Amino acid sequence: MYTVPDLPYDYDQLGKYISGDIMRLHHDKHHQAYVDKLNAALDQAPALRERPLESLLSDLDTLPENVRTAIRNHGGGHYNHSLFWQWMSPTGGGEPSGELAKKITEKYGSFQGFVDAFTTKSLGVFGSGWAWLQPDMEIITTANQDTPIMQGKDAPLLGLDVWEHAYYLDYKNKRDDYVKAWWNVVNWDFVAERSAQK
Ligand code: MN3
Repeated sequence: MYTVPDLPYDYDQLGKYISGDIMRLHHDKHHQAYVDKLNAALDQAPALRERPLESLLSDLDTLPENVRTAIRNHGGGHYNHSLFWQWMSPTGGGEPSGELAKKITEKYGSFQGFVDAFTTKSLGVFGSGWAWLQPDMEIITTANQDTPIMQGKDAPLLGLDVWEHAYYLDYKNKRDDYVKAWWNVVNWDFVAERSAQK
C-alpha cells in the first residue's frame, strides 16, 4: 500500500508564495487521490506490488494493459508529488552553490539564464504537466503526470508542477506569477544532493 508522505514542513510555511490552502488541497486531496487510485490499480495486479514504483514507471510497456494507464497517471502522480514537496522549503530560494551552480552556469551562462530558460519551458507547457531539470542540465517538459524515467531518461534533479491545481487558488490563470513566486521556495540543497548522486 502506498501512502502520501508527510510534508517536510507545515502547510502554511510557504504561505507568502504558495498558500496553506493550496498546500492542503494539493497534498491532502490531489496527492491522496493519486495514491488511492494507484493502490486500486495494484489490487488488480498484485504481483506488481513486489516491484519498486520506479521500476514500474520506467517499464510501462511491459505492464498488463488493464493497469498500465492507471499506473502511468497515478503512479506518476505519486512519484512526482513525493519529490515536489521536497523540492520546496520555507528556507528555500536564492541560488545553488558548488558543483551544481558550476554545471548550471556552464550550460546557461548564468543562474538567471537558467531561471529564464526554465521559466519559458514551464510557461510553454500546454494544459497540465511538469517542467524538469535533468542531470545532463537539459530542461524538458512532460504532459499530465508523465515523468522523465518513463521516457528512458534519468530521474530529474528538479521539477515544477504546472497543473492548474498547483496554483489556481492563489494565482488564478496567471501561471507566470506562480512560476516567478516558486523560485523563492526552491530547495537547492535537495537539488544539489540529487545532482551529487549522479
Ligand atoms: Mn500537482
